[in-house]
Amino acid sequence: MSLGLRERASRVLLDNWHGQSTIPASGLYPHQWSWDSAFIALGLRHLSPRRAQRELESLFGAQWPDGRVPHIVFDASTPADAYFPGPAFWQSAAVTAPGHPATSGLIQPPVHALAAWETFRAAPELARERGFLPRLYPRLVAWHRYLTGRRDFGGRGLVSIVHPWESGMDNSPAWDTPLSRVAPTTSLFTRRDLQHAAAGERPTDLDYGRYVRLAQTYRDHGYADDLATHAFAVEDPLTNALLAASEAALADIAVELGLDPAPHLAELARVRDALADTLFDGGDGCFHARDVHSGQPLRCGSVAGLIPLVVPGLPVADALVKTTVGPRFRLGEIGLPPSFDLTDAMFEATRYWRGPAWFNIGWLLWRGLRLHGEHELAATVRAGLLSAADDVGFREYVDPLTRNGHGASDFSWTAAVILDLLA
Ligand code: 9YW
Repeated sequence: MSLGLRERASRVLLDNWHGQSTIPASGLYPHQWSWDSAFIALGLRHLSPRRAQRELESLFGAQWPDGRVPHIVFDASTPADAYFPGPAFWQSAAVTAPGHPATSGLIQPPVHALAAWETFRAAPELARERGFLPRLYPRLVAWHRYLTGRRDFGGRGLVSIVHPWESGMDNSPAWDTPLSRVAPTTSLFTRRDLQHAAAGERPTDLDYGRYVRLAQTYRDHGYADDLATHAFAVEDPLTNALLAASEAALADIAVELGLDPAPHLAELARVRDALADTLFDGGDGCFHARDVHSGQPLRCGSVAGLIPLVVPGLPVADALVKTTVGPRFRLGEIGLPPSFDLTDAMFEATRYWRGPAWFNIGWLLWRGLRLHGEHELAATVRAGLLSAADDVGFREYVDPLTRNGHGASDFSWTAAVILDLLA
């Protein structure tokens, strides 16, 4: 007898659980990833609220003294060479206390407070018993302080990312221009990803050479946040939108803890205004990243430019909704969000973040559309995501036009957001 979608999604999360946290997928991603864990918690909370809490607790257990939450926490029981770049590359022990888990030194989009609040709401009694929010809240605050304090390279109240991996959308065409200035590394390395995924669906070798160079430079400067050492520094609308949405969640958490939510609401308003005032392009109907070095907007059709829909009170939500249903994304028609403008010559239907639809992005748009009262369109996205998963399984990404599945199978955040959509 074939299992229902819910049972199959649950099975993926149970199989990918490693005792303290969940790996994104076996083979390709055998450790804990930061924003994956947030999406995973959103799904796990329906299956095991305790595990969902542990997922976030284990990630924040690897938080650095400066408040940054590393983008990978290495699983000590997994062979060191299973993933590149591994612990020997990042050398995090040089900047963290003895006994600290080995991690990378980069970050990923800050969707964690939102996930923590939703995880709490799934089982408030258990969470209160375990002291989940009292323990996590100061760490979430320190994380946001790191972002707004150490990463405001543009001086405009927005967070800068210093590596394409930090965007979560590694090889997005949005990064082509700033990345083209980076000299690829001359060090030799072996790409482990190509042992698990087709080269035609992954970033190119030239991309990887540049990714490694940027990470080496950051590491060799002791992970200091000094703009002069970063060849790549951009204000990304997705990162800043998730920060704003997470500030709204921190306000809810503060109320639950009997604290004053006002500072978080003020932060939400501040980031929202900075986003709308400086990254929104009214003519184009979407947000563009900005290159901090050149001061220029990175004009391009990345779906990241629609993610500010998740920000409560966003003044330009109507224009964004129009863009989602227009010819570039056709969301009302296909129900799955292409990661890149369908009408652009750079669109590639099966290459990673250059065109395929991703389930976490679909989930964020679904949430954002509901937040702004677009219930019909949100229902179309929900139906699109559920039927794609039902047809092709819990793939890492799908071709938005043919709906064929690509990338890793049994991918955790795909299963997790499906569980949440079914709840
Ligand atoms: C890599 C784990 C991560 C995601 C990123 C995605 C990819 C790692 O996988 O990056 O090896 O390229 O781009 O968003 O968190 O799922």
